[in-house]
Amino acid sequence: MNDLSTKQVTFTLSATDGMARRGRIDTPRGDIQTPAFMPVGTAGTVKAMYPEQVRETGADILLGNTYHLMLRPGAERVASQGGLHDFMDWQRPILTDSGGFQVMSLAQLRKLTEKGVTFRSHIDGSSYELTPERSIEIQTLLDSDIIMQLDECLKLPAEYKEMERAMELSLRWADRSKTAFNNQRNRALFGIVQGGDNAELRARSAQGLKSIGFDGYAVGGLAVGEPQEVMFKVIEEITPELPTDRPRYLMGVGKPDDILGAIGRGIDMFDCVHPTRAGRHGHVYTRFGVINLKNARHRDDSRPIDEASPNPNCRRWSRAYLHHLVKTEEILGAMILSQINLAYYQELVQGCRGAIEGGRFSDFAAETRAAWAAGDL
Ligand code: PRF
Repeated sequence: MNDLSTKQVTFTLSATDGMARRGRIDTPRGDIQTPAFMPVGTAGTVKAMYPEQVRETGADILLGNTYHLMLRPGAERVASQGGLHDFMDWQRPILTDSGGFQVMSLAQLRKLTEKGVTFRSHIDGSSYELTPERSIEIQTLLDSDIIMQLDECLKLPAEYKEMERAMELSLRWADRSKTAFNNQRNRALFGIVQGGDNAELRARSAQGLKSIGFDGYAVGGLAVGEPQEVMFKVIEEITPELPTDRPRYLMGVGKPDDILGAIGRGIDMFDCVHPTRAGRHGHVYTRFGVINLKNARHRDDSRPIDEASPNPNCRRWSRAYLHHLVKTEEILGAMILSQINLAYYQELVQGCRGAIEGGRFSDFAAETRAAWAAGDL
């Protein structure tokens, strides 16, 4: 078939190993190898990183935020500047979150109704409304390649009735999002599974989303206060309910150990502020675990972060120098440590991809965890 009718965003699963999956998402702006980690570029920048540096760490795709960009500089302004890719000069794929989650965590005077959510900006207090339709419109104005439905994410623990209400509202919003998306061919629309920590609610959410039909399925409402074992249990219960021929995205997760565990339970995509935020706070991720460079024990340490790392920044400066940059809150410290952490996250997902292809994912995961725990730092 040669054709305008064929969707230009497609997913190809190339290998499985237990529940773990190796695949590729093709988009008009390039491919995304999965398992994938998406660095977060909330306000049109991955903080403290040039776009080409982000790419050099191995990232295929970034995440952008509807909530932040609608407030500042405004979706219409980004559109008039040629869309988010040209605005920030990142020419590869961008996934945008729908805004609901950020409204709930950042905005003031929020009011949630069937129609959508009204709120006041955390920046200047001005009023906004976000509906499923307006969220799709904003993400289209940004020229996002992967658009997320508007949903309601609860914190855990929560009452069953409340989890059921939020899940059902999210499903009705999923349906309205699909209509508003209007089958655009050059981008994808993902639905979001909600339902808290309850297997029956999660299964109903997945069934409802599947009958609407999405290009990909996200698992939302996790990493919101529950223990890691609860998160893993929910993932284990939900991935078998999702179509095997569509990508699965665990939203807002996580630390390296969360990612390794979720890949082993069938997740393909991740995003998280953690590597960049932790870097700005002096925490650096390595094959041997986390180093807190704020600690005075690094003051006189002339060793680099990891002399055997493939990342030149891990070999270039002493821990004493990086400790100094962190203590003096120098901008370069944030830049170096953000780069090191993002590069480590990409090294981790690349390692997972190779291991799944080779049918040795569980050994890879065990060895990776053992090296973190041995912590020869
Ligand atoms: N929904 C949306 N974005 C999100 C989440 C969610 O549940 C989460 C939960 N970890 C992070 N980001 N739309």
